[in-house]
Amino acid sequence: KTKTKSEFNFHNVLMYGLSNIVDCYENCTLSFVKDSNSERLTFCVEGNIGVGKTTFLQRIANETIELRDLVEIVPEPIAKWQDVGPEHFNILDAFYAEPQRYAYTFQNYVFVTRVMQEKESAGGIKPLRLMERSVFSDRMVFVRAVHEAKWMNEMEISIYDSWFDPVVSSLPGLIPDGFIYLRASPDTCHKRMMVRKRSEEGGVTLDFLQGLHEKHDSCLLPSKGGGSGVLSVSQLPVHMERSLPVDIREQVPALVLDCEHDIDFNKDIEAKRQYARQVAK
Ligand code: D5M
Repeated sequence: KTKTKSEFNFHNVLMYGLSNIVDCYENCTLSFVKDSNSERLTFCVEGNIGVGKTTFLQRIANETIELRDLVEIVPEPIAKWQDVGPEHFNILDAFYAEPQRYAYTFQNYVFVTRVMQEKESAGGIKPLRLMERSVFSDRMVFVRAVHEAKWMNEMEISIYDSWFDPVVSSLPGLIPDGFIYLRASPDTCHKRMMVRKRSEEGGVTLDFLQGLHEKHDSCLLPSKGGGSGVLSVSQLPVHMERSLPVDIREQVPALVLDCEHDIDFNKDIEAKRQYARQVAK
């Protein structure tokens, strides 16, 4: 269908993109993980540090009432990482200050806070739940990156793997219906990260972002063989494969959005068009 100018508002564009995921979803057999009575869909918004996930989600949250009634936004529990216990420990800061000492502890806490958050939002009634990141990007992007950087040793990765798969398999609510991958070059993410200036992230290098970018690509871009935009971890090492719940990569579709350029939807009708085009791909 050819859209008229006025139809290119953010709401339509987004809904169009999301409906693509829903279509993919309907073509998949997800019965082994999904409660068949559940009408609710969960999409996880993924992407590198600084790409604009929070802005993207805020944009949706501030959109039309119609969209707000439809979508529940679950932001990443970063505030919990910055303020742990009555002593107000900041484990995000501790991780960046002493990565070798705290990488495992931090990833462990990230996982636990995601599980708690999933449980807290599980009872919601809005038909669409958008969650910022997931335990899958924890495992396939961040844990892999800190392991490669030797900030997690063999014993720690082995311990992580020994609980990750069984715990995820016992919590089907953690498995989303789709991923939305916000993708931009590491350079652009680095620039945006510098603008945002989160105090803990002062030492995050372009190199580290490059590594995260490649890992996002390898698990969220459609596999080279064609496919319908499914999560593919075929290029991952064998120890990674072992730690993933059965078939997640085959079953969960991913929508990839090119976020290289800043888009001002209020001003730029052409930007909206371009956005719509990539969403429609
Ligand atoms: O911010 C999330 C921050 O937390 C960013 O500095 C990366 C860091 N980090 C390290 N490991 C993880 C995992 N496993 N998940 C999420 N974030 C992690 P953001 O702006 O959301 O990228």
